[in-house]
Amino acid sequence: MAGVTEEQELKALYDRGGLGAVIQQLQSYLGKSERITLDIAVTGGSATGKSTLVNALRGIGDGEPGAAPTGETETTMEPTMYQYPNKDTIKIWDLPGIGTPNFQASNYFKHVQFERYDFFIILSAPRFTENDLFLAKEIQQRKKKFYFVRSKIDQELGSGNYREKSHYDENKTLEKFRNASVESLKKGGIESPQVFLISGWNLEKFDFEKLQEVLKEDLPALKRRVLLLSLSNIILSIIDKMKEAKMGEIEKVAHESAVSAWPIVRLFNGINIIRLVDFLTSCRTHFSLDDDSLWKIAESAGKTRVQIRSAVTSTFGLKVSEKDVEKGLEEIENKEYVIFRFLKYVPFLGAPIGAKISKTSRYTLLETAVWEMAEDSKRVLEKAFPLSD
Ligand SMILES: Nc1nc2c(ncn2[C@@H]2O[C@H](COP(=O)(O)OP(=O)(O)OP(=O)(O)O)[C@@H](O)[C@H]2O)c(=O)[nH]1
Ligand SMILES: [Mg+2]
Repeated sequence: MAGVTEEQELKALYDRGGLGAVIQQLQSYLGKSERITLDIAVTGGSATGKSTLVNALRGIGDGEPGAAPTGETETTMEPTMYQYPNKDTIKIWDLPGIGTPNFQASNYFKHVQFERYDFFIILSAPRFTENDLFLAKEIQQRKKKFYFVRSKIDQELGSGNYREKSHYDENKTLEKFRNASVESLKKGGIESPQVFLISGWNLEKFDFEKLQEVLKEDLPALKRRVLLLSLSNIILSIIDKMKEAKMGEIEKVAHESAVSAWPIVRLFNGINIIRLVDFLTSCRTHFSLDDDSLWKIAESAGKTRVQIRSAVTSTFGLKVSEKDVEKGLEEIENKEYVIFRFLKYVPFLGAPIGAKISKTSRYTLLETAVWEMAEDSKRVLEKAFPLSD
């Protein structure tokens, strides 16, 4: 995972060369993602076979030395880490079950330190539960990934009296189970869930081998994603700091631009508008939304300029012009201060009130613009390195 050195390096790069320089460096960090550690958590309801699966994934039989304790009387109370075989960068964690009196859903996340894990396997047996969906949503919300594993499938097949029916077809029944889980997750708002059906007591049958293969194949992408997520978070906080810095300047800019804007009405308006235009143009560059920056970002990320540019949607992120600034101010003033329309024509009285409104509307315009440009910048980053890949 990215550390303090990377954070300092990225910050320095951002100050010197904006998002383009940062993204170039990101590419080189991601090239080394193989070295990062991946913490996989096996979670789910209690007694669903989590510890049994941990042992199976490690190729160790229940009860063998070094195996995770399993069984009705061997409730896992604390998250326990095990080494994944032949991969010193992969750790597999056996977690307590969610939803028992000891671990209600509300305190589960804190107790197991949910944030610590990079990838999850949710075990569910025999039926899909609210807690399964709860876990899946919490994981998705943290932009992390999971497999959904329905375990004890041997019991399920045995208890359904399916076999007694003359037209019994095991594959079809399994497909039905698989689809039912996928549907329940999708209905709960989970995007493209991967579902496996396994029996901890019969690893050769059902999907256990497939689960192992898919996991092995997914490992490089998962590691890359973990690193990307942590680097993205660093960059997002750098963008937020830039936003704060720009927000800190807007009071002064709004004031300077408003002082002489009223009462000499439109005469000096041009000059005042230019102060706003200059500030917004500098923001656009600082958030790396100008054409040169977008070009550099597209090149570094191996995307087209059109792809990267499509992330920029705000008025001033796209272009800063006097006309748009004037239009923006007019819209704010007309919307928020009906009185403003009449004040323009009232001598003396209109001046001080108008000046105040003028400053406030400038402040509102700048505040919205800075906020939107920061959001544009974040979307550019996501476009350059999508987490959804
Ligand atoms: N029939 C059947 N039993 C299983 C399967 N997997 C686990 N079991 C049994 O279910 C019981 C609970 O298994 P564990 O692996 O300890 O379950 P757990 O989820 O770790 O339980 P807690 O730590 O208490 O939450 C044990 O008796 C296992 O032998 C399976 O696929 N099929
Ligand atoms: Mg256990």
